[in-house]
Amino acid sequence: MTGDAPQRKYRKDYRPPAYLIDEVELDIDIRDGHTDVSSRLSVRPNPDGDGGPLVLDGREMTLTSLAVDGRALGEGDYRLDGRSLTIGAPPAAAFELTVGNRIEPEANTALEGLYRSGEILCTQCEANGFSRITYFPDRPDVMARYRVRLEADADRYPVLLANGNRVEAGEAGAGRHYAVYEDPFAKPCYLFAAVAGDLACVTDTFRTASGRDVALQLYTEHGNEDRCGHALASLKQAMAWDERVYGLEYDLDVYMIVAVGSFNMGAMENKGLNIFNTACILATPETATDRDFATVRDVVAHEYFHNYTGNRVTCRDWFQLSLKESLTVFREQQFAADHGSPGVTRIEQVRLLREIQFPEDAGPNAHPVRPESYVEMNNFYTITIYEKGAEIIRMMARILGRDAFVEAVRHYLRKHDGRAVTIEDFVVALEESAGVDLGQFRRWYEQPGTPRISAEDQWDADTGEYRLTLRQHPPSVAGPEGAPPLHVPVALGLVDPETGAIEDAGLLELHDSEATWRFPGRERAPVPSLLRGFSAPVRLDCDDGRERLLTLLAHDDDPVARWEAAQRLFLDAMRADMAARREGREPSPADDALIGVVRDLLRHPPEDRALLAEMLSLPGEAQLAELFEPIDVAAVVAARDALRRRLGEALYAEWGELLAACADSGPYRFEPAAVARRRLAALALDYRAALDTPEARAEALAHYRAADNMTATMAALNALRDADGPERAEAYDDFEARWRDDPLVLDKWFSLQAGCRLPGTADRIQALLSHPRFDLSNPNRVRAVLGAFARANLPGFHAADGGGHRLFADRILELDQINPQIAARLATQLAPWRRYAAPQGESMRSQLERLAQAGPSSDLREIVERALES
Ligand code: HT7
Ligand code: ZN
Repeated sequence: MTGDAPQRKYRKDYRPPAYLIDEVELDIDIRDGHTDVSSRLSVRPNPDGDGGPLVLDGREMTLTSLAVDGRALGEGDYRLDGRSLTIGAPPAAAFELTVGNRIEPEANTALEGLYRSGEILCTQCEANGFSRITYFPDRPDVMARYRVRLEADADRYPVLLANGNRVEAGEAGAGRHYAVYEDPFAKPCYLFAAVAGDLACVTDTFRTASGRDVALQLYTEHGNEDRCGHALASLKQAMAWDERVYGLEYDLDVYMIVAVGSFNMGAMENKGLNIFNTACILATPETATDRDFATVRDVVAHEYFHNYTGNRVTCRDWFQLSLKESLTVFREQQFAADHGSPGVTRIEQVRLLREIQFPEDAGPNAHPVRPESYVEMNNFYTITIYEKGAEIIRMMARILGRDAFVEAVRHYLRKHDGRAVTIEDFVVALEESAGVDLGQFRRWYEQPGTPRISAEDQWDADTGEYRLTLRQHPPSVAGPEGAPPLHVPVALGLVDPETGAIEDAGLLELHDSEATWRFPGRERAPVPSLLRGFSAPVRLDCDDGRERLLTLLAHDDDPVARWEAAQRLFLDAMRADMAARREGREPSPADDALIGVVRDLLRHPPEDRALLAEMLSLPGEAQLAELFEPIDVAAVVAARDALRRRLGEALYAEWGELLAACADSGPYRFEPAAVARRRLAALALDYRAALDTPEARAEALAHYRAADNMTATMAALNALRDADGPERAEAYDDFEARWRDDPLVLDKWFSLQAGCRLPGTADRIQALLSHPRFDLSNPNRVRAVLGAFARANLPGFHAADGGGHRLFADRILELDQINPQIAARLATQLAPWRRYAAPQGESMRSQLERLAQAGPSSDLREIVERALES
């Protein structure tokens, strides 16, 4: 480790900052090839701090001046290393520190700090990007008010933006101009933002509940103006929703969003000046799918909701990241449920948890929702922090009840307004407001891993009593001694198998390793509908036979439980098929009874067509893989493919009828019924395409040709993805030719190609990487090719000869020189090597070793070393 390498930080070591900064005046002078930054900081010793030297973080910059109260400091007064600037003996009382430094945004390919995206200069400061802009205590508990002056060439950068209100602007001579912004709210530096560029602006206004007009400004590259309508409409929906549901009104007069093409994540909630990945803003029916429309809506809402849960009340330190993220994700989920099918919205969340979060929680990157230590904070923007964190909030909301929860969140926001606080402060606020004891519940924040719940029931024919016993089993990652029991809320329904009547049996709160509930006076054994609404993020083991699953499938009024019954029927079929293959018996992907069930479902669908689509969708490969220890990739792929083909074949005519019934009618609208219809059409087309006959391929090609919106186009391309005939090339080549100059749309083509399972995967991936539009410095493109290859192409990525892993690691090494954050994120795909059977596990490990030996960035090293130590 070099002297400048970041050290591991521990939550237990938290100390309040030694110095506080009340005011920041920043001057950002943008020149060709470099930018000069000067800052004037009002500093004072923190009465709660330990005093001592003043340490400012700063990386990748050159110090040009340093003065305390106007007196320039000599070389002996401070110490400089690659990560910080230390002033040994600052004044004992308040003082003014002025710092000058030079940075090179044009050379910044890490996309944190001030960097160039196309022709736009923009910032990304969370988690520690501000210390690539200027010297500053880069920690969220130092909150200051900012006044920012930007100056740049007026032709190249006609638009200059920073957080808050523009208070001044004008010419600066020699073809240059300037703008000054003031943000009235004290904020941590991770919420700082600035943008300079030649941008188009699409505007709107929102009138708040109290009658104030807020100017909404969406900035984008010229030419994209007509793709901003959905994002602006979503922003207004989110603003109105937060007023209606949480009573929270926007607090500045302007809300700005800037869309950039090179961004490490989806978006960033900088106060009053969000910066977004174009993928999460731009959407028209011709260029974006229904999924994209939903993503734009939800990400726009998410960043808006951060204005309170994150910005007004922020995190004390980065161990508390989930404080702002999980609460904001939960609020986003509530918003999404209110704007679509609530049941299906929930099912989508459950899928995400099962396919990505559960595996993370079972592998080397498992960590508590409130981690105890980290090396690179960027590696902790995980699905566990976000989605499992949101599940924890959801459970508390359920325990409190919806109204009491909303009131408790309002209490939390009032109590801590303008402060940087902890997860513990949040839980205490809920307890105070609702009068509940969440003592045991806190363990959810401490324990990594997914708990298992098993259920056993009995009905006593003599007494009519029904007994249900629940047991919890700690996850294996929780340590050899196991972990103390959690407080697990299990929502229960009881279904009468004869009449189909359902009784809502409420919320069973499991506090111990085991508990039994008794329900007297039953004429016959009910079928338990457990974990309704997926009331806790656990794995549920219960040996329900097919009869019980069929009862739930037919009668359960909880969409999640009903969908779950279908999923389990599919999983059981795939499990039986895999066992048959393993034992050398005839494979049996689905018996006639299961086909009959699906046929019945098609004949008597639930009213909610979106739910039907979910019920007809097979569990993903990632979820299937979780059934194995170790994971047998070939068996997973074969079992799922076989079931898909068998259902496609056996119900070919029915899928055809569904396809016809779901044909597009009228212009595209992003509204729930139309989305469900398109989703069903895509599913039907996909089942028929599974046969890969000339007829099926011709049908998919005809759908491609007839499509008049991107959702339908992608459904057809998806159906042709693995087609072994000329139709595939015809559609794919046409698409590439048509969209090669549209980065977001071309990313879809790259992703589909990377997921293609036809023979010759390695050559195909190499061809994509050599494509003239492939660009390793653009995260969206990297995710489209390498991310999709690892996630959507199990047989290719895990090819038995190790070629997929090698090719992947080659690019990670290259990428690590450009953008360590994205390189580290990709490497997590190799990390769970121990969970894979030979030869895949071995080959993953050997690539991890190669990465470790190459002298990687600290981001990548943290992921790789943890994986190798596992
Ligand atoms: N809070 C934002 C996190 C984020 C980020 C973190 C690390 C590196 C780049 C990043 N861009 C955005 C996003 C959010 O959760 O709203
Ligand atoms: Zn967020």
